[in-house]
Amino acid sequence: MTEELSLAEAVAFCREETVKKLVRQKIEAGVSADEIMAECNEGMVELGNRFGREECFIPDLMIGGMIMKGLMAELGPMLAPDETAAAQAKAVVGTVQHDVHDIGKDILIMMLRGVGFEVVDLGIDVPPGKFVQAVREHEPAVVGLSLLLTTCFKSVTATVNAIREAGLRDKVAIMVGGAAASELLSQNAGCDFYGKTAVDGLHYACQVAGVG
Ligand code: B12
Repeated sequence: MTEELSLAEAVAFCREETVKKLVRQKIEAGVSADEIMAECNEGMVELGNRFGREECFIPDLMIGGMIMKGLMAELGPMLAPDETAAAQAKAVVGTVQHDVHDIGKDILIMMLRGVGFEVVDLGIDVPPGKFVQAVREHEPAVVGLSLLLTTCFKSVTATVNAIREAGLRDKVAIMVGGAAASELLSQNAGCDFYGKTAVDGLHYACQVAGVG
């Protein structure tokens, strides 16, 4: 059975060795890192669905997370900065308060760095004040908020409000993404852009920062 799994299925069932083998095969076949990540992402969504159906449990989510992290270490160099890219633009990225999911955030950061952005990674469970401090200190063109939990919608709104109250709102573009984010959330919270994928976020960031 193992041999017949697709990459997405292997991720969804946490078959680490199969994931590694299939990724190697895809790299050798010339499949791009973006496409490989997208298929793994599908697998992670299915892993989450399995968790929702109680077919697997938190340790499985953690193993899935570790498999993805290993993969990102391998694929990261394939997204290494282009020496010719202008490395002037700055971005601040973090997972919003009370949310500790970081895989999507890290993919976004890898991609931004890949085109030459200087990225300040604030990590996970980031309180609004820490975003404000980073925007003030680093003056980024764009802030990226990642969110995987619907219970953390409030954190997105609180972050945007805190940036506004600090008088910094018109100095920075704010984008939001992650499995719990949506166009509606983006608008309600007062963000400038919702990105369904890290690639969407990358394109938006390049557009506002005038990169590429
Ligand atoms: C792995 C995982 C975990 C791991 C996380 C490990 C890690 N280091 O991140 C662990 C075990 C820690 C975990 C914990 C929990 N989890 Co969890 N987890 C997942 C799972 C299976 C995969 C998430 C993932 O990494 N996906 C792969 C990445 C690549 O996808 P992504 O983050 O969406 O990112 C992509 C895009 O969205 C985009 N993107 C991401 N961020 C941004 C930001 C910007 C600006 C842009 C433009 C784009 C962008 O780029 C990426 C690539 O395109 C999801 C299932 C799912 N459907 O998402 C559940 C899921 C998110 N978890 C869930 C839950 C309930 C929990 C827990 C509450 C469980 C519990 N009872 O304790 C805790 C919460 C802990 C906390 N306080 O945060 C639920 C959330 C339900 C909801 N509606 O809110 C989900 C949906 C599972 C489910 N179906 O029930 N989890």
